[in-house]
Amino acid sequence: MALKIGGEIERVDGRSLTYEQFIDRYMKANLPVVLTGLTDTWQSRTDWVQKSNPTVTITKPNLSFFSSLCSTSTVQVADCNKKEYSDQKRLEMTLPDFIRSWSQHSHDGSKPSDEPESFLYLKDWHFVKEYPNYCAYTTPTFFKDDWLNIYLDSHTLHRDSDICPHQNEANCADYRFVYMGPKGTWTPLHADVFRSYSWSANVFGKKYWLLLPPSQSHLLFDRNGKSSIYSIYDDISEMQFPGFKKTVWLECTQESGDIIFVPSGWYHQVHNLEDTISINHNWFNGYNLSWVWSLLVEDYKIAKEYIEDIRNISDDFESLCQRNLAANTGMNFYDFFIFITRYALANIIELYHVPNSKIAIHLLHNLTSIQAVASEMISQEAFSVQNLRTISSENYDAFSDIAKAFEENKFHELCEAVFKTYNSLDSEHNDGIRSEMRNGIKKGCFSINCSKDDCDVPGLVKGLVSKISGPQDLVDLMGRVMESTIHIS
Ligand SMILES: O=C(O)CCC(=O)C(=O)O
Ligand SMILES: [Fe+2]
Repeated sequence: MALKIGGEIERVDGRSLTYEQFIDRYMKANLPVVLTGLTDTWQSRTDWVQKSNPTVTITKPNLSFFSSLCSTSTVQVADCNKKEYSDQKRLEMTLPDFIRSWSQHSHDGSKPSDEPESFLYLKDWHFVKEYPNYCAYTTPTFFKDDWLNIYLDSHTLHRDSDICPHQNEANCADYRFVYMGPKGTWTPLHADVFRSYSWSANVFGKKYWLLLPPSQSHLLFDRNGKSSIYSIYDDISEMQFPGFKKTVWLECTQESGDIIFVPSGWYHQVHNLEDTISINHNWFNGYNLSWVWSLLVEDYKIAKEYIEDIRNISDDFESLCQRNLAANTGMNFYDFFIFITRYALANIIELYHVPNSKIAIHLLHNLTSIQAVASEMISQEAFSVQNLRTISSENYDAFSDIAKAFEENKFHELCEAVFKTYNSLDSEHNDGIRSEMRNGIKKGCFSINCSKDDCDVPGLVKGLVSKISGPQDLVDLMGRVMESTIHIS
C-alpha cells in the first residue's frame, strides 16, 4: 500500500527566527520544523568529519576520532535487522567493536539467508555525560528551556531503591544522546519517551523522516488498540490495522547540519540515507508538560488493568501499579510529582529574586503550567491520604519536606541551573547580574541570584506552606506565590 504524503516539513533558517517566534509557531503549536544554519560552529562538525581527499569534496565520518577518544566506552546498539517485542533487538558492546563492525560492513541487502546478518546502529549513547570535558556542541537557544535535562543534572528520577537500584548508571542519567550508524540503518515507528519534544541534529550524513500528527495516532493501532505498527514499509494487514490506509504523513530529508524539531506525540520513522552521526535531546517544559502527564495517566491505566485480577489479594495494589508504571514508562506519578514540586520550588525561589524582570515572565509561565498539571493530579488514587501513608519515606520526604529540600546541595544546583537557563534566554538581564556578581556583594540565601546579605526568600516560601502533602498543597502554594509576586516591586 503506497504511503500518502501530505507535504514536506517546513524548513527555516534558524538565524532569522526569534525565540518568541519559535515558541509561538512550533512549541506552542506543536508543529515540526527543520532549522538550518545553527550548527556551523560546532566542534563536532569539524572533529567528527574526515575529509578523505582534500581536492575533491568527498567526506566520511571520522570513525577513528571515536575509536581513540572513546576506546573504553561500552555502548548500546540496535540490530536493525532484528525485531524484539515492539523495538529493534538491543546489544551491548565496546565502542571500538561497534566501529570495527561498521567499517567491515558491506550491506548490499541481497544476501539470501533465513537469519539476516546483523546490521548495527549505535543509539542513545550518553556521550556528553561520559565525556563532559569535550565540547561537541552547544544547545541552540530554542531548545534550552529543558526541564528534563536541567533536573537530571542534579537529581535522579527515582528514589525508591527497588525501582532504580543503580542510580549512577549512565542509563538513568540524562536524555542527551549521540546516534551513529551506516547507510540503511533506521529507527522503527515510535512516539518519543514521555511524549517529550526532541531535537536531532545531523553532524554528518543524511536522514529521511516521516512524521504523523498526533490527531492520527489512533490509526496506527490494531482493532484492540493494543499493538501498533513497527515499520510503515512492512506489508501491513488491512484486517489487523484498518486505520492505516487513512494516515497522511509529512516527510523531510534532513541534510548534514540541519536540526529537526519533533513535537510531542508525533509518531515518526527515520532512515539513514548515508553513513550518519547525529546528536539528539529529549526534553519538556511548560509548553508540553501536559503531554507528559497525559501519557502517565494513559500508561497507568494500562498497568492497572494488567494486574486488576490480583487487586483483592494484594496488600498494596497502588504501589504495585506505580512500580510497573515506572518500569514500563520510565517514571511514575510520585517521580513526576517530586519533579514538578522541586522544579516549581526552584522557580519560586528565583521569581522572588527577580520579580520584575523578563525572566519572571518565563518563571510565571512555568508555574502556571505546573499548577494546571498539579490540579489534574489531585483526584488520582495515588494521592489519597490512605495511599500516601504507604509510600516510601524517600518519596514522601522528597516532595513534602520543603525545609529539607532547601538545605540540599542538589536543590541549590537546580536553582542555579534554572536561573542560568532563563537568564541566558534574556541577555539584557544577564549583564546586570554579571556585574553584581563581579562586585562580590555578600549573599544572604542560597540563590546565586541573591545580592542581599539579609535576604530570607527561603524563609518567606516556607512561611507560605510548611509542608507539601500532595498536589492540592502545591496548587495552593503556587496560587499564593502568584498573588504575592504581583505586589513585589
Ligand atoms: O535518528 C534516528 O534514528 C531516530 C531519532 C529519533 O527518533 C528522535 O530524535 O526522536
Ligand atoms: Fe524519536
